[in-house]
Amino acid sequence: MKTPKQRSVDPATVAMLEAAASKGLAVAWDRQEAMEPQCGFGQLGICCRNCTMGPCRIDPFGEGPAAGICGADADIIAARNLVRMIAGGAAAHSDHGRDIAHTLLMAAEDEKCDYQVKDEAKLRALAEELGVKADGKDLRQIARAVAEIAFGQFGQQHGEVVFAARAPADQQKRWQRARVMPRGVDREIVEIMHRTHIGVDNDPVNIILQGVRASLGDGWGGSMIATDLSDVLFRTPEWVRGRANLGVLEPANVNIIVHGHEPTLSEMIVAAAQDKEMVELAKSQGAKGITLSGICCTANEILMRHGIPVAGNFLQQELAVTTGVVDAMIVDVQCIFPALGALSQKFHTKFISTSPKAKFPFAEHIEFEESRALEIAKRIVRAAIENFPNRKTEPCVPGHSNPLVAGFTAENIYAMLGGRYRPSYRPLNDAIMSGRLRGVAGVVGCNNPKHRHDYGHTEMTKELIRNDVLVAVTGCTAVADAKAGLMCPEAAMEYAGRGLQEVCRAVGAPPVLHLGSCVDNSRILVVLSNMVKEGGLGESIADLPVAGAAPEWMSEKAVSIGFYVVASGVFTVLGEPLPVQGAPRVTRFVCEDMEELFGGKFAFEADPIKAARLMIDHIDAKRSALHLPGPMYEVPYAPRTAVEEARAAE
Ligand code: BF8
Ligand code: SF4
Repeated sequence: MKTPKQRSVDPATVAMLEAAASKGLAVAWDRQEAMEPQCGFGQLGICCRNCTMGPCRIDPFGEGPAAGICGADADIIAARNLVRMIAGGAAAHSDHGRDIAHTLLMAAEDEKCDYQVKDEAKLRALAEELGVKADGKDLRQIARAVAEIAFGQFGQQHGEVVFAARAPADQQKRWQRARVMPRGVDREIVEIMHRTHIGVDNDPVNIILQGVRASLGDGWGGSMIATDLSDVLFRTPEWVRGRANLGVLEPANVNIIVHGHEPTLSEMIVAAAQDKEMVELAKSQGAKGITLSGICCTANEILMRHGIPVAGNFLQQELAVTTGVVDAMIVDVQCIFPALGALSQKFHTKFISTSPKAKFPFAEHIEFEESRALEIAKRIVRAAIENFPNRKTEPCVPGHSNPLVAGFTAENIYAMLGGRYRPSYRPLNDAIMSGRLRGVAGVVGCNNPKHRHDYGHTEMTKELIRNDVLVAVTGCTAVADAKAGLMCPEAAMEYAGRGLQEVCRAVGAPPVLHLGSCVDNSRILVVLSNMVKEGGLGESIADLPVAGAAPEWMSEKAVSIGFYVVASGVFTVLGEPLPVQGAPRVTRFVCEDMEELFGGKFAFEADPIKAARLMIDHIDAKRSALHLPGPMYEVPYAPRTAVEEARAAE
């Protein structure tokens, strides 16, 4: 069995793993170890259950079956499995986007709706981009027109998803040439399910190209709609201070955690928890006040817009309950362990599900309806408060949390380099062209108990910023980096190279920029497109000195993200390989051939330092292709031992 320190580099997590073990509680890491050895066929992607002639599996050693009963070989099977993962991920992101579009429509139609447009400027900018004429229309009518167009994207049957036009022309041409320009968000997902039915598409490359198309419908469609319309409804984030890690839980307060993804719920819980009447009720129950915090991406949503503290990332959800001070864990959709139900029963924690799409064992279901949003949010918050006197275990809250600065967007990221008076991407491009910044990296994605928790995120980030690569983060990576103290301005002095330090010092920004939740990876696509548009760094995203990574990913959403990022021209390193390695043709396509079509490709590398260096080498190659000078202050790669051995010795 691994020790807590081998399981995580995060001190709060280590402390809580010790506490969980002493209470005899099993958490994800324990279940992962009990699952070993995990199935090799599954890991290699070469088992198929797509019809009941099977299940079929291919012998990776070439001794047993080389094809399923229908004749599908390893490549066909792995390609089908892979794109079904994309379908799952793209569906999850896009259904989230659809719900936000629906909420905007409600806000537009009903002036008494609890949701209203909070960011008029963003709404007007979007309306203009989408060709909605403002003449004579009031704000509500404009909102309605924008919401209808956004809604229409999901069921659109032909043409192109509208936000694909934000990509550089060269990138769009690549998609058209490869016939992967998404027509509508839902259509591409459905077509994956059709093509992977037995006896339909049996060309592994053709199958994967449909996966690419659906993923682009996610990144430039469903996710982008989720982000932009969330900004309209809840306002575009600005730089904001916050804190992250389980230490934000306050034993003397009512602790409410929102866990999941959709800001329609979490925004209303924020409003309800700040309501005077609720605070008074909390005091009447013997609490000092109410502490609201978040887990997973909904945490990122309310951090970015309100500075609400983050309790933790994906693998900390059970540990939060284990502190014994969580009076309610309120969940909606995605990344929520069903294990939380039985675990909550061992404490006093109310585990409250809210979405008709997501019910859980041992959960109390209080269905959230957008039409009665605040009323229901208050009911949920009241249930949490009334549960405060029922605490039954000694509080066990680890004393760790770190300050952070978050709230970066495609609209304000330029301020990071140019100051607030130069609203253009010129300073960012100039800093890259001069070599003061070597390039930009996006590090994103989940936690995965197969990988030491947070180690991949934080070590990769440190290695990148040490080499003057500006790092943009989202999702559970952002939470990991925040907890490690990488997201405060002072981190630049401790961890960044000289060039990046100069930039951070000039504007007081951190070397690691928090761009939000996983659907907000669409912000990164817009930033990259804006960099191309600004000029001087090539004609397409594929020309930019940038790279991407997901060091600890686990979810199908991450597969969809990986594919739209690669198909948008970005070299991307995955810490956990895609489950395709039993399929040589598929592996070659995703790790080599995709580059010629789209300008980006995947690499698999579990070691975050080695992975960071693959990214930096790629950035340097792109710099020289653009005839840019080398980095202004080159830092030799540290000998492997200096960085890694110290960690290994822990
Ligand atoms: O949508 S990073 S573990 S929380 S899937 Fe889930 Fe992964 Fe976290 Fe955000 Ni994204
Ligand atoms: Fe086996 Fe083919 Fe059916 Fe898959 S689709 S289970 S490979 S027979």
